[in-house]
Amino acid sequence: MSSNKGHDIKSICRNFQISGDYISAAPYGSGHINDTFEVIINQGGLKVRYILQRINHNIFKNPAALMENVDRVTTHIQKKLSASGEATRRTLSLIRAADGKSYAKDPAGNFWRTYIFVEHTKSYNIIETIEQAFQAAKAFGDFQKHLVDLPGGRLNETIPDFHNTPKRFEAFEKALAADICSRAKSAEKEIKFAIRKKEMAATLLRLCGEGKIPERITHNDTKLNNVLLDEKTGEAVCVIDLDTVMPGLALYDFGDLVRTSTSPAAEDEKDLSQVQMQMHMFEALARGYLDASGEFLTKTEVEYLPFSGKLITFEIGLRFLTDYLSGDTYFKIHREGHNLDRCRTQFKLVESIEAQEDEMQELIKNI
Ligand code: ADP
Ligand code: GN1
Ligand code: MG
Repeated sequence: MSSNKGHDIKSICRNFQISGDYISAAPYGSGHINDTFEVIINQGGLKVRYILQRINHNIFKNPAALMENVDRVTTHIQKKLSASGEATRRTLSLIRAADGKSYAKDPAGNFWRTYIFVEHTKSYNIIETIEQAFQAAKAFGDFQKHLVDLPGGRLNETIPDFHNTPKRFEAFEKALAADICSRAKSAEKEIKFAIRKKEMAATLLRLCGEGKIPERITHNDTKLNNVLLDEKTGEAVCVIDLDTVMPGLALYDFGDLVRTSTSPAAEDEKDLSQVQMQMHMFEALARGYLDASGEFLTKTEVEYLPFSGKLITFEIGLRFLTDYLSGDTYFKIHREGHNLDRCRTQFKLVESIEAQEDEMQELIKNI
């Protein structure tokens, strides 16, 4: 049990409509937020895998509202894909709890959900090929397209102001003023950088306020490892990690793709000379994303594609820095200074994007 973070996974599984005999469970994946387990069940002699997740309720304050979103979104996309014969592979599929709900609660008050394991796929933490960049961007573009006609009214905001960069900046300023771990001294350079770049923070919200870019249903966490690619063909199969699907701006999604899929370095790489925005990856992202979303994006959205990469990279860098200053309470860390290392790669990437922004703009014009 201890290897499963103290959770009795076998008995948690009994709360879901999973037939067969429990074999084993183990922590899985490299997400920063939830606790994810691969569960293996014996079903008539076949080993069948499931994804079981404990929703991080310190971060997602209303897991029931979150699961209502996930249920609505996955049901809607499944209906659209029903003719394809791949409805439970091309989108996440919830396994219902024994009482029919989309989640189950354990005696300790944790919220759990189970998904069908999407087999024969891989997720990548670091981009390797331009085809992967194209596929990932197309998948997130298609995802937005599928949700354009989602019935049932506005989705719940699972984390209010998630991509409100000015508010993220305020949170950073507060953490800096408090400096509860006396870490500000060790991040002097990064703090100066953040303050110098502050003026870009409000740009997308301003454009939205002026009516130049519309609110849409967006994924809001489009990092590369949140899409599963077919292990043989490399084709994008399934968009995952739907916790933050809610009203947002299309540019948040494209921006996070640029953040996670243009640099050949890991998010926590210590050798900053490896961090750079690679133009050929940006081009593949833009082509893949526009392939799916070109028909509904406005002129202003298209124009701000390069800028969105810079802004979202800045925003996530700011969040890593804030978490470092606050004592690492939000993102899972695996070593000392982990959040500061992550912040540094983000700010380096911001510089790299800035240095190439005109060229990126030119490229978008030509696509
Ligand atoms: P987090 O919110 O912590 O990032 P994710 O929902 O992204 O959690 O899941 C973590 C990892 O688990 C993913 O990066 C992916 O590798 C794997 N994963 C999640 N859902 C599935 C699924 N249905 N099938 C196969 N792998 C999955
Ligand atoms: C978190 O859950 P995961 O690891 O896919 C975070 C994102 C950050 C990302 C940085 C709910 O994503 O916003 O961009 O880490 N998710 C949440 O790697 O905060
Ligand atoms: Mg994830």
